[in-house]
Amino acid sequence: MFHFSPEVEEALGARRAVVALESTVIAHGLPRPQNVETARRLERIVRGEGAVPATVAVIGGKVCVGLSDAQIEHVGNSSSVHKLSTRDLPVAVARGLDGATTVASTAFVAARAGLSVFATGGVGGVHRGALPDVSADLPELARTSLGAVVCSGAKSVLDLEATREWLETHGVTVVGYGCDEMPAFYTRTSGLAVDVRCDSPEEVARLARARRELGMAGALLVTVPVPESAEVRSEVVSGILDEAITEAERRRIAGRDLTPFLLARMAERSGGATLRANLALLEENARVAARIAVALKIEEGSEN
Ligand code: PSU
Ligand code: MN
Repeated sequence: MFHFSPEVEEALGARRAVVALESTVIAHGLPRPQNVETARRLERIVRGEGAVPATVAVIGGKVCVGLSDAQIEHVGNSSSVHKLSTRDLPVAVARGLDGATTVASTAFVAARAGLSVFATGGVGGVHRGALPDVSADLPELARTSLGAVVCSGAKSVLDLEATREWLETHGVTVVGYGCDEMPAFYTRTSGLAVDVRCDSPEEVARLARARRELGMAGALLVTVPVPESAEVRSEVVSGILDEAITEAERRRIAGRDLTPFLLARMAERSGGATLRANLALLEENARVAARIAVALKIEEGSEN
C-alpha cells in the first residue's frame, strides 16, 4: 500500500531513526518559492541530526513515504495537489489523485508505515465560532499510536483553550519542550499549562516509551516554542488575525480552505513576520524531532 523512497526503506530496514514530515504545509501552508526551499531544508536538518526524513504525500494515488526531489517540487508547485485529511485519503487513492497530507493523514500513514516520530508546524484544533469545527488532527492524535508528534502548539486562529481541553479529555499527553506553557505558534506562550516539561530528547523518549508500555493509543504531543528571535508579539498577531477572520466570514471561506487563507492573509498583513516565524519554528521542530527519534532508537536498543 505504501511506497517507500529508497532512503526511507533502507533506514527502516536498518532500524535507523526516521522522522515523518507533512506536506500540506508545503502545498497549502507556505507561499512559493519558500515552500519547496523549506521542504528541502527540513529534510537537510533531519539528516544533519543523524535521522532520515520521510516527507509524506499522495502522488497519482500512491501513498508515498519519503519523496524524491522532483516529487517535493511537484507537491509545492502543482495547482492540482489536494489537501488531504484522513477522510480524503481513500478518495485520493481510489481516483489516482495527487494530494498533500495534513497532520491527521500524515500521522495515520506514519504510524502504519512503522514510523514513530513526526514533525510539523502547528496542529489543527477547535476553531472559533458557533459551528463546532474540530480539525481531524485532534482525533487522529488521540487514536493513532506514535511516539511523538512535534509541533509549536496550535495557532491563535483557533480556540486554544478549547483545543487544550480537547487534548486533555482524550488522553493526549502534552509536553512542553523547554517550556511550561503550550506555545501558540507565532508566540511562545498561551497562558495554558502543558502536562509535563521536558528539557532533553532523552526525557521525551522515556515518556514515549512509558506510554507505549502502558499500552496507550495516541501520540505524545511535544510542543516547542518558536525561537525567540522570530517570535511575533501577540498584540500584532491578534490585530491581523481578527481582520483575517472577519474577511474569511464575509467571503464565506470555510472548511479546508480556512487555514490556508488565514495563513496567507496574516503573512501579507504582518509584512512577512508571521511567515518568518513559521519558517523558524518548522526548522526548530524538525531538529527537535530528529533528536527525539535518535533518542528513541537508543531507548529501544537498551530494552533488548
Ligand atoms: N497549521 C499551520 N500550517 C499548516 C497547517 C496548520 O500553521 O499548514 C495545516 C496542517 O497540515 C494541519 C492542517 O494538519 O492545516 C489543519 O487543517 P484543518 O484545520 O482544515 O483540519
Ligand atoms: Mn475543519
